[in-house]
Amino acid sequence: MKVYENPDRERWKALCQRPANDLTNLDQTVRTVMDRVRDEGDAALRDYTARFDGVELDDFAVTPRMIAAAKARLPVALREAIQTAKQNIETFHRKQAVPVEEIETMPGVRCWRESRGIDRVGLYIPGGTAPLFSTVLMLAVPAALAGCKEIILCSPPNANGVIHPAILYTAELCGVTKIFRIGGSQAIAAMTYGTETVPKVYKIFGPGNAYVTVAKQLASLEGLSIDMPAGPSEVLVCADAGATNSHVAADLLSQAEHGHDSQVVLITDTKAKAVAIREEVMRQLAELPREALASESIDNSLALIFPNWGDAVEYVNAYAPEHLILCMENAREFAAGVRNAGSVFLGYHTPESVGDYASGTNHTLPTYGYARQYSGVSLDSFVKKITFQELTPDGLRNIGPTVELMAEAEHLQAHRNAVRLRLQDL
Ligand code: HSO
Ligand code: ZN
Repeated sequence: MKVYENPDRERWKALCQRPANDLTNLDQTVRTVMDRVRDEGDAALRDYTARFDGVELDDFAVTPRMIAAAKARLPVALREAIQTAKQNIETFHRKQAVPVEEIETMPGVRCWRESRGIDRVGLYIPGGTAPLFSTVLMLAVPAALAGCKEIILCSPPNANGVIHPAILYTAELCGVTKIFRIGGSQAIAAMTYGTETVPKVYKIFGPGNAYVTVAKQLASLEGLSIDMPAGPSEVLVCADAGATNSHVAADLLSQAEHGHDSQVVLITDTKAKAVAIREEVMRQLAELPREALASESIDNSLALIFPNWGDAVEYVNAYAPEHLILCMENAREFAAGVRNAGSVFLGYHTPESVGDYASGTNHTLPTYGYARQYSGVSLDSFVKKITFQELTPDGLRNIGPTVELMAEAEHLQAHRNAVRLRLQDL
């Protein structure tokens, strides 16, 4: 963890830099996978699954029996925890639906907007060392609330052809309609083009490795939507004198343990505090099962000392962190100045972990500085908004002359006629 004391503004740009996210060398490999799945369908999926996941599968679909077996294997306490989290996520996301309001822009001219769920969405849940069943909650709950008719989920099988039971249990609990044992870029390809068994979707959500990220980029070139551009996960923690060092250290490490490329930044106002927190980080790090992964991101992490919290908030906005933890007395005041961040955790009692799992907010958030222009996943990510309008005869009389004049000025006679002929017939 490198410590920088009150760095000059000229250095900020360098201190906001994430490691290069150069995916171009994967393009060709992933393009080949996409093309083969498009042209050969399930046969290509079978081949890639044998090669990359080490298992021969005839059928990728997860059956009700497999789900029942998964459920039976999950401890009751974990099932209950998942249900509690689901409830909170549902409560928070349900409220994001705003009531339809008809607006009369002029007498007799009424306009409104309604949401409709995207008919078919695809969720990708990675396998690997951490089975992210919490991500199933974060994607399937809003998808179901939004009224998506089909919610497809792909996740890689292990060498026995099995998806982690918590992923299956959560998927079923949240109303996923079809689950497939397919991973990596071949899963994204299957949902992009459709195969004999996997339906083609309109929007793809979910995290993944570099191959999955590139495949999602290629999917978006085919006209599909994706949730957002992806980069490694990040946290920026602001800790004042009242913050408990062990808590701050655990927050930093909770991000670091996600992967070797996780980004971790600490801001505090004195050198003594930064050094004490760093010591605590090293102490806790040594005890983590994922020490090897976490230590790599801690090596690349920064501790910045800003004696003036006004500078700190400006740096935060320049960095645009995915997660911002304000472990400080005046967290609300500080938060009021925050313009760029994915999700903010205020006060001494609010670790990022609660938002990662269960408080109700979504954990699919913009990384890599994209918080400057992207929002995290929400109910809105799963709907399209359709505008509607209806005019009365008086409404047409009121607005007609304006439209006729504008249409004529654009030399679009038929546009003008569509109004004029109606007005004549009133
Ligand atoms: N912090 C991760 C989400 C997560 N954490 C899942 C634990 N499980 C990215 O926002
Ligand atoms: Zn996390």
